[in-house]
Amino acid sequence: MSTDAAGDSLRETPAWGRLQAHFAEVRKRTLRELFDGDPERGERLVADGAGLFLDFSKNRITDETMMLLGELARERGVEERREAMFRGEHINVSEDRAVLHVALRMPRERSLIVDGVDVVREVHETLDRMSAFAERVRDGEWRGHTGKAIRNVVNIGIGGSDLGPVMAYEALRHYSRREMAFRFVSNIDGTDFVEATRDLDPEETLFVISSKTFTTLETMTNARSAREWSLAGLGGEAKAVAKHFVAVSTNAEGVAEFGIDTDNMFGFWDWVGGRYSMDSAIGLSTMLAIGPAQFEQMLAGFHAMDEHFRETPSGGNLPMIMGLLSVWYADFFGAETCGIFPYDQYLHRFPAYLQQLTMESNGKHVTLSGEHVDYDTGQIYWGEPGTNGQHSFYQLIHQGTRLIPADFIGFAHSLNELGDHHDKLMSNVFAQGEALAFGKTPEQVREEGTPEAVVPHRVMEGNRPSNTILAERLDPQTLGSLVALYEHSVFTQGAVWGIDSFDQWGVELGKELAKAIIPELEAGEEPKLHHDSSTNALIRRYRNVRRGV
Ligand code: G6Q
Repeated sequence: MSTDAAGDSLRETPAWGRLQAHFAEVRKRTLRELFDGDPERGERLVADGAGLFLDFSKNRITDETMMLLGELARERGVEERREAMFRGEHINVSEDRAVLHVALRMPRERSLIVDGVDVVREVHETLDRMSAFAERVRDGEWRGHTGKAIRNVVNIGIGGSDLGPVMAYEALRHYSRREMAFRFVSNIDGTDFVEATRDLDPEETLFVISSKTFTTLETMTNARSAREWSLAGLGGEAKAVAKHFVAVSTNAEGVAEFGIDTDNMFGFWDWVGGRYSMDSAIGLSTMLAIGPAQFEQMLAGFHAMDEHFRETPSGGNLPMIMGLLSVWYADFFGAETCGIFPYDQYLHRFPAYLQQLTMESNGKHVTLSGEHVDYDTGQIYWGEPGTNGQHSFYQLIHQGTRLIPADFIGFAHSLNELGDHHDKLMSNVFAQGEALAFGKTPEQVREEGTPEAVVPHRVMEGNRPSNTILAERLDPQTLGSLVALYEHSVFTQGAVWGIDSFDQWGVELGKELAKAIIPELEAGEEPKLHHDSSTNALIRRYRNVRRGV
């Protein structure tokens, strides 16, 4: 089937061979030279779509590079695989599932039949239920057990059931209901729950238990603590918690067993991966914060980027360009990481969100058919908002020995225009891209009267690549486009590499082992330990310290 179109032989494709020969030439060229010899470059190597403008001219590429990368995408069947995703084929081969987050944002009038079911209709039924609920809470119509309106919403979830919601809430805080407090509890460390709830009144607090499986250790542990906390604050009657808990899950049985009325459960489907779920019912806390109309705008932004990805030829296709550039740096330049630098304080959780999206998706060492890859796959994504990062780790990007391609993200308008802050902020976006690309030559350093011994220290070699993404302003629609841009960039990379970007088996082993260790930590009697000598000794030491031995 089409999922195997890419096969296992990335290195054997004609385009790969041509790219290798081409790389030998391009690696010797500097961005300085490339720009000097081509005055139009900065206006030509750009693309826009779904409200985002991408300047990719400061990459170590020529027009031929992009042409060859486009060929590579074709030879690897990226477009066929993209169509297979949109058709609902089971492109998540190791879990035998469709991958249909694109259906979560299809407009109401569309239809997509998968296994005989119109998934778009189901999506909108859930969205309608979410909207009705969100309106009731936001209007104060939904009352807690003692008759008080809800003022605090605490989302309990982890991984894909936390990172998207918290990122989106922070990103769209400007549009949020300011009289309400929104908190996010994910860590099994009790500190997370205690700190998130310490100043909240249980009578005014609603918990959204977000878990696709409703079995996740961290989430279920936090949910139980939340129930105890609520009960203690509401007089101890079990039925008191009904008005203070709702669930977002695919597991109705688990939800009912926990004691949440399934009328207060919002469902989704196995074809929504955790890290691709912030626009499903997992976004309920986002909707409670910004309201259904703004949530719809966010979905429209996602959808606009989906359409752009599906319809635009590779040369002007933002996610394809970015995805192929990642492959170029990862596999030809050997770049291990990619920096994400949003110049907007509201996007301060965006790099953390992208870490999961990119690294859980493309951190794979075998192809779709299970062969070990003989090339590098997913890069390490990391970052911090600008300008803070400049005063911290940018030094290494400018003058270190490693090549770190960077994505700068900026907006023409600030949501908080304050004196000249915004021009100063954006001047730094442009300055950083410029400094990374062109650096400072020894001649320039000398001209400044620098003593000869210090000249080498002050030289900036430049030739450090970056993308710049610009948008008008950070609104819900733009956030949707931005997230979908990275989702489809990740997809493009995964399709070229011929890997399954939608499973995450690597996180399972640690979970299983932790479950086995819990009783060993809790046992009254000294347990018989059968781990390696290091793990055994660590467990004994921990037990001894806890018991004051
Ligand atoms: C994401 C992963 C993972 C998942 C969490 C939470 O793609 O599958 O991060 O989202 O483990 O899972 P639950 O939603 O089932 O609690």
